[in-house]
Amino acid sequence: MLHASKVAVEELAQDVGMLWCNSLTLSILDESPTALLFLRDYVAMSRPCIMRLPLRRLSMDELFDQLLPDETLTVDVSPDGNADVIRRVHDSSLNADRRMFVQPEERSMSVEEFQKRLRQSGQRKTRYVGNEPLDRVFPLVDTRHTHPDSLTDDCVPANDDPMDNEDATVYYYSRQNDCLRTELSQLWSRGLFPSSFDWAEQAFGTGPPQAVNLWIGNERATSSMHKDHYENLCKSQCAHVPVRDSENELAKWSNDCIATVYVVSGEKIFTLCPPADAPFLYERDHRSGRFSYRGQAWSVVPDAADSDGQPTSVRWIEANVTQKDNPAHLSQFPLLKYTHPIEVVVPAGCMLYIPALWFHRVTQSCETIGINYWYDMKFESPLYSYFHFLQQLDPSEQGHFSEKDGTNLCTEQ
Ligand SMILES: O=C(O)CCC(=O)C(=O)O
Repeated sequence: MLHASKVAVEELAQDVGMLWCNSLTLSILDESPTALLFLRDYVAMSRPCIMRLPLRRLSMDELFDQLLPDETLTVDVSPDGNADVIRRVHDSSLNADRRMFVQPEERSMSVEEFQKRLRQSGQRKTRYVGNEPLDRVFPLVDTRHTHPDSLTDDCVPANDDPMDNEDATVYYYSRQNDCLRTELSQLWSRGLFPSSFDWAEQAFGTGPPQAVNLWIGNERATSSMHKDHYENLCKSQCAHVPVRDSENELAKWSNDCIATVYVVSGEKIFTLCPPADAPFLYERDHRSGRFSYRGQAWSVVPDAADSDGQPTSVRWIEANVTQKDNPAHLSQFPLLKYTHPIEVVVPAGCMLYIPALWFHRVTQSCETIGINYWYDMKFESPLYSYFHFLQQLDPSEQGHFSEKDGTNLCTEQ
């Protein structure tokens, strides 16, 4: 780890805030850009933008009508909509809590069942208010005593409908494996959605999309902050008509606060941070596991050890920039003060361009359908080298980024 002086860190944060992120409102383009304009003003500048294009809108019911009711989907399921995130789990072998990267349970279900569960999950009495703390602690299965293979569906009593018990269970169709062109190839072949965007392909210069993914979920599902090594075009397709903002601008760059847009009806809500925020987001290695619902209870099953017998780990961000103004969270993650989050609301029919390596956290305000097109990024670029360098920086004078014992045990309440 390279240590950075406070002066250097403050200058970086100031430059990014004043020059890269603060100079303009987030642009909204009302027609497809030319490849030159898109390349010059957005790709080369590593600057997101929103596009209002004449893209097809489909309601949730219309989309489900396009699918066969008994077609099988692999759905991501979690107890509270927060998976693929760093969570606290109770490790009984240590008699302590530890932080782990926890993935959702993957459950196969028919289209019809998914539709029913999604609807019911959105109708629960407890309303989502956004930013709920991840305060539920789930037990970590001790695989020395319980082999994960023995955790079968047989543990759930026969004829038991988990729906009655999984009060807060959240279902999110969020495959990231090119699902629209693979698992849902019949839907894709109907030509409802563009297969690519010429101006984007010309500007990126890396060929057709590497993956096209469909996302179906509601306001209870959150994708925690992460970055992709892709140029990303996300198309949002909301089940409800959104309310337009009056000023033709959805959000303003802001140096030290999150700019919000008032939204009455739903759509996708992105929180973006520029790649320069990398040293301030507490991205580090965590042991990994996966949620499992068995015997009417949720637990976390650790991932199998790697070929050297070492616990599997995943590098992931722990701090939550949307909690930057929460004093308790800020005192736990003080470097968040140097970040530049921006909240962007993307209503139906609009597309958001997320430049490669931009961090993003995503949620919805209602039942939402989204499609993202991932184009390869160019690694042979100044941006990647700069980003890679930033990832090595430890801006804390105490060096408290460094994992001294590698266990990630929780010491705070
Ligand atoms: O829509 C989501 O929940 C996540 C989307 C995302 O992370 C992406 O488009 O890269």
